[in-house]
Amino acid sequence: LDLAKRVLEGDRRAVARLISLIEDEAPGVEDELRSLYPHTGRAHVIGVTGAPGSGKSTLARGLTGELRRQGRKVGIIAVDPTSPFTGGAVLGDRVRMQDLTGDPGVFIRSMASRGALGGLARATADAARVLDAFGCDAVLIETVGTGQAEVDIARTAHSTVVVLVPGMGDEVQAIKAGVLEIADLFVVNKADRADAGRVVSELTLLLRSNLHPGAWVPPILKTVATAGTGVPEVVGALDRHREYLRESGELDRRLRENALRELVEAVRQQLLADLWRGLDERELDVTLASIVERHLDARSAARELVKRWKR
Ligand SMILES: Nc1nc2c(ncn2[C@@H]2O[C@H](COP(=O)(O)OP(=O)(O)OP(=O)(O)O)[C@@H](O)[C@H]2O)c(=O)[nH]1
Ligand SMILES: [Mg+2]
Repeated sequence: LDLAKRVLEGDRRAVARLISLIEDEAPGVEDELRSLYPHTGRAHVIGVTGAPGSGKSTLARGLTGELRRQGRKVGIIAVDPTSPFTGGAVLGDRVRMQDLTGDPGVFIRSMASRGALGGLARATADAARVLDAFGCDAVLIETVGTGQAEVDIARTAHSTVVVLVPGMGDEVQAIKAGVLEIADLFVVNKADRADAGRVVSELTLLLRSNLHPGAWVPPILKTVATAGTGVPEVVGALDRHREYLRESGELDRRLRENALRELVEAVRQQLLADLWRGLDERELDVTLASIVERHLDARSAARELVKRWKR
């Protein structure tokens, strides 16, 4: 519980160490997180997602600059791409983010996506909690793409920014239903390029056809992240979204939904670990053989295991 205590005292090295232990799923992490938990729930957790190279890191850096000007403490978690093809971008990220690293009000960390998808989402959520307990007012989580991992991570964020760029042809058509679902805010970055206006109007049309009465209408903002243009407006929109979440009762609903998801997942893991511990290896061998030989299907075998474990 030493690390948790040090995190609460504002010790950066303890933050880095604890996040590494979370990534490694090291024993003892659970105890540290348990004692941090009552000190979390203050930070605004913001997801920043979008296609590779759309300017997420540049935007995150700009947002951080603006938040710092307002005196807010910021944590950034860059979730490394799973794809080996975009792996090279990770190093670039670290380099581009460098100019923030001297600031004691900023904590930057990248998370490796090893293990299962669900594992990454959980590790990211835990890391965000550590930064929350550390005293960050905002925690930015950068993820590449719009796959299941991003959707899972977006669920743990309060506000999700989807970054689009003009000049790729049918960027708006390419938006999948899943993205519309997770976007609380659209940023059309690289607005110094031609066609930014077209992307905005196409997106506006698309959103109009997806309107639900009383629901939050995701604002669409243009930025030139490299110049900082439009970035303060993004911070303003994020603050308004957080206000909306609080006042509409949506925040409460989302937090309960997340709590349920986390609880179910934890129960599943704990029951499984418990059952597995009590399993006789030879018995498992026999069961596996019967499944392979088609005497027994896996689902029925599972039912039998659970039945015996319950006694
Ligand atoms: N012209 C222009 N270039 C930009 C803008 N924002 C970012 N860039 C450039 O786009 C490139 C990619 O920017 P990043 O911020 O690394 O993009 P990213 O989405 O984080 O990239 P990955 O993490 O690799 O997916 C860099 O060369 C940036 O300088 C912008 O508003 N206008
Ligand atoms: Mg990046």
